[in-house]
Amino acid sequence: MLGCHSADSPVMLPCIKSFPEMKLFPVLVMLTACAARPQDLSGKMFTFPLESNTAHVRLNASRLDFSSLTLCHRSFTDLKRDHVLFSLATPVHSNDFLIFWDYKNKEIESDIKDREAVFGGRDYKPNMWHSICTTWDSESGLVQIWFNGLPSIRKFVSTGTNIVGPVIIILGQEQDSHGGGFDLKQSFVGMMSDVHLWDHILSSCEIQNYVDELNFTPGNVLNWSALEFEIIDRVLIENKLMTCH
Ligand SMILES: *[C@@H]1O[C@H](CO)[C@@H](O)[C@H](O)[C@H]1NC(C)=O
Ligand SMILES: *[C@@H]1O[C@H](CO)[C@@H](O)[C@H](O)[C@H]1NC(C)=O
Ligand SMILES: [Ca+2]
Repeated sequence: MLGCHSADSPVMLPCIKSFPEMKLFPVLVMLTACAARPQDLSGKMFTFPLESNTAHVRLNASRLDFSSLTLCHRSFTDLKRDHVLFSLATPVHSNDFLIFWDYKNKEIESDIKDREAVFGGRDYKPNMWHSICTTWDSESGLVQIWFNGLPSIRKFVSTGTNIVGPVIIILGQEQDSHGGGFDLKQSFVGMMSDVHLWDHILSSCEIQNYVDELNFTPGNVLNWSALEFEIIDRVLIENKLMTCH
């Protein structure tokens, strides 16, 4: 990672672009700087505080070939427009694995290998946390979402081939090309947390444990407790707790 120092180095400014005022807050600087080593983000969230076509987080996956997968994440937004929740691109498919909110049709869209499945009738209310888990398996070609723990129907999207190659995984922006092609009007503004990706399909009980924030086995491809990532532009790492206990 260009310009990044190891997680225990006190000076990690070079990888933060256009963020000069951060110098005033050394603690925040340490938290928001990019990580060359995995960071434990338990109890933390990424805050995407403004609309842009630049701010994003790039995640490093521990493996790059999936015949099936489960992705879970939590997000919180008040956007009244389309927005991306998760974008995985390869050079061949910019929507190799995409989770997207279609505001007009009020549907959660899951794309696999540029093929789309849509799930309507979900109560995607603004200003609260939502857990979304998505499963897909190349053998059956079926995709399913679990919205706040409630399963959708299982829909056919794409079968036969794995998601494979030099994947680029991005939070906050939707890739129309491999690592780029961002659109302001599809960007994410709000908070995102607990992103886990597994290279297999979780059981409904495991998904329920994730949703309820009970014990579950962290993602073996993306592990929020050991996340390798790079922050580009204005994205902060903050404590997730927002209520008084
Ligand atoms: C993360 O990915 C970036 C870009 O793909 C790469 O340069 C970097 O070495 C990776 N970091 C780790 C720790 O694997
Ligand atoms: C996830 O990260 C935690 C903290 O480093 C580690 O204890 C755990 O083994 C990791 N889990 C997996 C599946 O990689
Ligand atoms: Ca787009």
